[in-house]
Amino acid sequence: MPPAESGLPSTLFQRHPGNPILTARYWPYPVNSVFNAGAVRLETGGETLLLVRCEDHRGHSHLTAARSKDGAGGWEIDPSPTFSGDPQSHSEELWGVEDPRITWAPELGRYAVVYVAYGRGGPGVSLALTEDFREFERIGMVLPPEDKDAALFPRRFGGRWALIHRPVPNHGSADMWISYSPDLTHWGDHRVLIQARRGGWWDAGKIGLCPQPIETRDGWLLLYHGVRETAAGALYRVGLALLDLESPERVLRRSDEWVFGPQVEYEHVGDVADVVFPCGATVDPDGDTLFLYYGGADTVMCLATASLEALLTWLKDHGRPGGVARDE
Ligand code: BMA
Repeated sequence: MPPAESGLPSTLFQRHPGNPILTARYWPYPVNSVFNAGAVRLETGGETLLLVRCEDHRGHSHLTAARSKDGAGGWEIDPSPTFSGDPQSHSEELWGVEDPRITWAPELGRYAVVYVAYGRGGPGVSLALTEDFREFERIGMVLPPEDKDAALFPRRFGGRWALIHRPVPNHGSADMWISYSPDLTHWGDHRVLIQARRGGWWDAGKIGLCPQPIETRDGWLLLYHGVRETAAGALYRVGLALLDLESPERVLRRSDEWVFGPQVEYEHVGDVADVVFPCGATVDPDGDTLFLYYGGADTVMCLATASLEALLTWLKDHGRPGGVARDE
């Protein structure tokens, strides 16, 4: 008989045996923690680049690039911060930059880095463009505080760029939204995309996009985090959703269950306990293996892999149509 756990969604992802793959201990300069990296497979050379959130000993974050041939080991880390807050020109970055998501945009011939800018107004969504992760063109803050967990789609829909993000309203739940722009600077046509559920659900109250949307045959695959408030603090887990390829505001499916959550020591123990927080993903040249990069307990960088085909099949079998919350 197969073990009872073989039917569990938590078996969809396999943790890399080398986890944690990056830690502050082996960083080329002093930092407190390295986590929540954006990820991309570079267009030239096929190397994996992580833009790692590094928290310094003031508690402020910056981003540093780490490059690897196989996306798992042999990381070459920039010797000093790659992208730091620039409060002189961008006061919204006074307390640093956090949690990047990276999208290659063929039309621009550049990578779009969407990140959290943290300043006196709170965390907001900022955008920068780069060709090489050495020089960056800052577009600036595109959505004001409080807003985060944002990523750009790689192409336009009906002439407009699309961005998923997660504003936090004074009333109601913190849901995922989608917004559109003709020029990457002016954003509008804001719509709720996926609502946080209520009550006893794993994703009640607060949800947010994990990595950039992943294009598949069946639609845009989203991994999103759900936050469960417990007596011991917040518990961060990951679920799945699927958006229509041509009209991304149409949610085709959403999982009821989480597929990835804290299970091992480096996810349970750290600066913030019980957190898995993916901001980056790449797809192997085999077209099926998803490399998911996530922060463990806001302290270390980790990797898990999954079969895209298996995730889509699971979502088809276990997901439900639509993304709007039902008050069950
Ligand atoms: C979220 C973000 C993440 C962090 C997570 C868990 O609100 O700030 O950067 O990993 O909380 O602490």
